[in-house]
Amino acid sequence: MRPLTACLVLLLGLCACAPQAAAPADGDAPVVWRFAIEETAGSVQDAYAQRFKQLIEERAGGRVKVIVYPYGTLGTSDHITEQLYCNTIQFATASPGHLGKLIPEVQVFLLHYALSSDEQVNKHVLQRSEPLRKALRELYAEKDLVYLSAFSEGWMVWTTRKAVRTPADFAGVKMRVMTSPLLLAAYKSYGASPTPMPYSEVYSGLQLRMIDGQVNPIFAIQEMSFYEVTDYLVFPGHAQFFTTVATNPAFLDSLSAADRAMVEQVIDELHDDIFTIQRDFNRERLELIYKKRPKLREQTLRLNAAERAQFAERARAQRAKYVELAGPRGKALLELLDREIAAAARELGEGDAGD
Ligand code: 6CS
Repeated sequence: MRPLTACLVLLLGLCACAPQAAAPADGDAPVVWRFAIEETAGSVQDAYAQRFKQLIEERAGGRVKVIVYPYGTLGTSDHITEQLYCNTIQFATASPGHLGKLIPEVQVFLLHYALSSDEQVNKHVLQRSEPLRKALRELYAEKDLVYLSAFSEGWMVWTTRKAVRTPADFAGVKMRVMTSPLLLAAYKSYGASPTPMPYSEVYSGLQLRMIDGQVNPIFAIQEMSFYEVTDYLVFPGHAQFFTTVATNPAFLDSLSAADRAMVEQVIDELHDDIFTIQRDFNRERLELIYKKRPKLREQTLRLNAAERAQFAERARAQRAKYVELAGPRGKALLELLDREIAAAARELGEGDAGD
C-alpha cells in the first residue's frame, strides 16, 4: 500500500482502492472526466467546475465530456480527495481547511492576517507566482496528487449566537472549524472552543446547538442556510477562504500534450472568471440573507481597527504553530509566500480590504 493510501485509510476509515483510469473512448463516445467539488450546486466551486466543463467541452470538440459531482454525492472533502487519489475522479477541489491533515504545508493558506488584505494581490500571487506553484506541485506530488491552482472564495465571516467583537467575547463559544489542526489552534488562541466537523454536518450542529457558530464566506452562509440558525454576522477581516484544484498524476500522464496544454490553459483562464464570480456571489448573497432575515442587517458587525488588532495580536502565535505542524518545508513555503505577497503588493499598489 502506498503511503498516501495508508494515511487516508487511517484517516478516513476507508478501504484501499484500486487505481482506475477515466473511461476510455468507445468509438465516437466522448471520454468522461469527472470533477468533484466540496460545495453544492450554485456555489463558487460549482461555478468554477461548470465553467471548466464548458471550456473543456468546447475546446475538445466533443471528444471529452466533463461530469461535475457536487458536495454530498461522493461524501465529505476527505472522501473526495481519496477518490481523486484513486483516479475514480480526475479533478477535484481540495480545500486546505481539510487537506491540511494530509499535506500540512498547505495550511499556509489558513493563517490569519498572513495573506494580503487586497484580494487582487492574492489573486496575482496565486495566478502568477512560479516559485509558489513549483513548491505546491512538489508537495502534492509526494501524495500522488497534482496541484493545478488555488483561488479565493471570499472573506471569512463568523456566524454566532452572541455578539463577538473581541477575544473575550469568544469565551465559551463553540465554533465549528474545518478539520485542519491549525484552525483548532487558531480558535483556541482566540478564546473559543473550536469543534472540527465536515461541512455537511454544520447546519444540524447549529440547529441542535451542538455548536454556537461557524466560519465561512457569505455565499456559503447563504447557500447552506447557516443564516437561518445564527443571530450575528461578524466580519473580522482576518482571512479569506482559499481552495485548491488538483488532478490525478496517472490521468494527467495519460493525456496527449495538446490536451495537457488545454487543461493548463483553461485552469489559467479561470483565475479571472472565478475572481469576479466569487466577488459577485458574496455581494449578492448578503442581500439575499438580509431579505430573508432583516434582523441580521442590524446584527452585522464589522470589527474596527482596535478590535481587529486584538485578534491579530493573538494570531501571531499561529505562525509558530504552523511551522510546528508543517516543519522546515512549511517554514520555507510561508517565507516564500510572504516574499511573493510583498512583491505583488509593491507591483500592484495595495488597496483596501474587500470585505
Ligand atoms: O467549511 C467547509 O468545510 C467548506 N466551506 C466552503 C466554503 N467550501 C468547502 C469547504 O469544505
